[in-house]
Amino acid sequence: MRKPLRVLVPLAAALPLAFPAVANAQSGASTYQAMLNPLNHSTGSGRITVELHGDQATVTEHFSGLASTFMKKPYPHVQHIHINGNGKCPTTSADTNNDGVVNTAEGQPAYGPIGTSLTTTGDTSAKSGTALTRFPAGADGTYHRTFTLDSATMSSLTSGKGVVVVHGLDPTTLSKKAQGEKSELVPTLPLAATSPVLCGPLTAMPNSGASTGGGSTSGVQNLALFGLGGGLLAAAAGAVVVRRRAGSVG
Ligand SMILES: [Cu+2]
Repeated sequence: MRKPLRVLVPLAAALPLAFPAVANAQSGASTYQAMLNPLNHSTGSGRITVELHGDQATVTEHFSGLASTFMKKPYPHVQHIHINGNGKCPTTSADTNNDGVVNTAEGQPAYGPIGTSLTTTGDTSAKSGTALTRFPAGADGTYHRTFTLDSATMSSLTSGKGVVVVHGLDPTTLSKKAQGEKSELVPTLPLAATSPVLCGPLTAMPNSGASTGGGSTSGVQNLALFGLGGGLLAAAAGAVVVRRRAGSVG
């Protein structure tokens, strides 16, 4: 009657698959993920993972289906981890001026101000929120970067208030009224350029060692909403290529 024991062999063989997650938790690492869902009539999508080892964040992101060109150049998609809001993405009811677009400011009660700018190079603080030349561009993209995560963003992640927002709408998807509007943040740009296109709340992955909520957000700085660096873009007079001047933003 040893035959039933053999049945257990496949189960035992499968056990090691569970070990990496356990080891991950024991090493102090934690992982957060978000599905990036379309806002403002976009048809794009994306997915992002933030893996933390201490204060080192490795971010891996894929997105597709976004606007591809802007003023004959690859469309810049500025993107941030917004923090210290309600940890949610806005619904259409956030469109308080009824132009058919939930702009960045209208969405802020849901996702909060910028905590981290997911730039491709250099500074990752809120100060780089509108540094158009240092963000992914084009319709589809893969983003991968490891950088030091600031304590305010870290705090929001652990309290379930980190929300990834990608910006930059295809203008043709906007209402006629909205197509004629300027960005509420950067008046030299059209509304479409700075409005949210993808959004997803970051949630802790099970067994990753991440806290699943309840953290304090006290002491978190009231960091700049995307666009406080409007002077930078104003200087660009609508051009996509913006020369970054250290300290001129935020
Ligand atoms: Cu943002």
